[in-house]
Amino acid sequence: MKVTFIRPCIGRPVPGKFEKGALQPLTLAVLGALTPPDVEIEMYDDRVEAVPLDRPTDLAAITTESFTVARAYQLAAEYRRRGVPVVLGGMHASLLPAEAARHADAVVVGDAEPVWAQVIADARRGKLKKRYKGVPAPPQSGVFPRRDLFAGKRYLPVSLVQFSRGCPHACTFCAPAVYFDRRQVFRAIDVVVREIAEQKLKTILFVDDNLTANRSAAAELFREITPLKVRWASQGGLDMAEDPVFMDLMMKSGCAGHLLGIESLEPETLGAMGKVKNIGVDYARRFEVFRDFGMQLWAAFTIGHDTDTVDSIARLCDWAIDRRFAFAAFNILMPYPATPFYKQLARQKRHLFDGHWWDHPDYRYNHAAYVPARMTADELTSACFDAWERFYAWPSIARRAIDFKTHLSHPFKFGIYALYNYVFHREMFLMQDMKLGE
Ligand code: B12
Ligand code: SF4
Repeated sequence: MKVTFIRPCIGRPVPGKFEKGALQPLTLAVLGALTPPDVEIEMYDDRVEAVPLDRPTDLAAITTESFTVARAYQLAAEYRRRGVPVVLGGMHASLLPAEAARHADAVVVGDAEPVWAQVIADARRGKLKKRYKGVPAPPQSGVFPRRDLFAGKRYLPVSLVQFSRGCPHACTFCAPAVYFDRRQVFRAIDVVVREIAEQKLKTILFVDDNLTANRSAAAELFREITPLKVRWASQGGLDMAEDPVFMDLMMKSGCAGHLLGIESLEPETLGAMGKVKNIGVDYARRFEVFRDFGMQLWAAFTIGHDTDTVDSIARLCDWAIDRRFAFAAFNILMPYPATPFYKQLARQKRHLFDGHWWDHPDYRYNHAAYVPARMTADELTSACFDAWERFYAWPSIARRAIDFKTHLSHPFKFGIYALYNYVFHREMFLMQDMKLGE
C-alpha cells in the first residue's frame, strides 16, 4: 500500500512559481512516523513543488488550514477524479468536518495519533469510515517525526520541534482555543531532548501554541536543553517577563526570541477578545525586561477589533516602531470557523463572503472578511496594509535597528534582524490581494 501526504499552498502569487526557503512541514513528518512501516510513503509540499497527481497511490492524505483549504479541496477533487480515496485532517477540517466531508472519503477530526493506524487499516480493506475522531493527548508518543521525507526539498535550515500542543487560554478569535478546548498536552521531556540531540540542525523552532503558558513545564525543558547548545525561538506570553529567574533560565537555554501575541493595546478590546491576561499590563516595563535580557521580539497584533479605527491602527504601528521590535505582524482579524468571534459576527450579520471567505471565489488574501464596527472593510484592509508597509519601510528598519541591548548586541542577532527585515521588506506584499487556491 502507498500513501501520499500533501501540504497545500495558500495560493501562488506568480502562477507556476514555487516558494523558496519554506519551513519544514512538521505535520507531514509526524503523520509519516505514525504510518505502519510496511506502507510506502511519499510526501509533496505544494508550496515548493508540483504535486504529481498522476503518480499512482492508494490514499491521498491532505492537511488543511483555513487559508490552505481552498487548495486542499482542489487537490482532493483531482485525486478523487483519478479514483484515489482522499482523507482530510488538520485545523480546518477539524473545525468544519461536515464541510470537509463533502470533499473527501474520510475526515480525521483532531489529532492523528490515536486514529491514524485505524485509518490505514480501513483504507487497506477499502472500508474507510466517513469520520475518525482523535482527542488531543500527549503528541507523538513513541515516534520521532520522519524528517527524512524532507530530503531534497530545500527547506530553511531550521528544525521544527513540538514540546506541547494547545493553550490554557480562550481568546475569542483563536482556532486552537476551540480545537484544544483550553487543554495543553506535553511530550515527555527526555524524548524531546533526544529528538533535538539527534539532529544536525542546531536552530530550532518550537511550534508550540504557547510555550511559556505552563512555566514549570517550560523551565524543566529549558534546563534539559541547555547542554545541547541550540538556538531556538517560539511563541510565548507577555507574563513571562514577570519572572526573572524563568527568563534567565530561558535565555541560557538558547532562546533567541519569541512571537508575542500582544493583539491590542486597548483594555476594552482585550477584555472583549478574552485576552484578560494582558489587561492592565505595564507594557513599557515588560518590554524593558525583554530588552534587558537581549530578547528579539516578533510582536503580533490582530487588527479590526470593534474599538479599532484607521487612526488607532496607525498609532499602533508607530508604537511598534518606537518599541524597536525586531519584527511585527499586523494581521487582520480573521473569523476562523467555529470560534466565538465567528459566531458573534454571524449573530450580528457582519460576515462578508457569505461567512465562507476560505473558499469564496471573491475573497483575496489579507483582506477584511467582515464589516468592522468603526470603519469600512476596505478601510480596514488598507489601514492594515499601510501598517505593514510602514513597519517594514527602510526608515523604520534603520530606526529599529539601533538597539544595543538586542539587535546590535551580537553579530548573529544583527544578522537575523537584517536578513528577515530585508526579506519582509521585499516579499511581504507578494501575496497581498492573491486569490486563495489556484
Ligand atoms: C508552526 C506554525 C506556523 C509556521 C508554519 C510552519 C511550516 N511548516 O511551514 C509559520 C510560522 C510559518 C506559520 C504561518 C502561518 N500560520 Co501557522 N501555525 C503554526 C502552529 C503554531 C503549529 C503547527 C504545527 O506544526 N503543529 C505540529 C503538528 C505536528 O501538528 P498539527 O499540524 O496540529 O497536526 C496534527 C493534527 O492536526 C492532525 N493533522 C493535521 N493534518 C492532518 C492531515 C491528515 C490527513 C490527518 C489524518 C491528520 C492531520 O494530526 C497531526 C498530528 O496529531 C499552528 C498552531 C496549531 N496548533 O496548529 C499555527 C496555525 C496552523 N497557523 C495559523 C495561521 C493563521 C498561519 C498564517 C496564515 C498566519 C498569517 N496570518 O500569516 C501563516 C500562513 C500559514 C500557511 N499555511 O502557509 C492558524 C490556522 C488557523 C486555521 N483556522 O486554520 C494556526 C492554527 C494558529 C492560530 N493561532 O490560529 N504557522
Ligand atoms: S493566548 Fe494565543 S494560543 Fe492561547 S488562546 Fe489566546 S491567541 Fe490562542
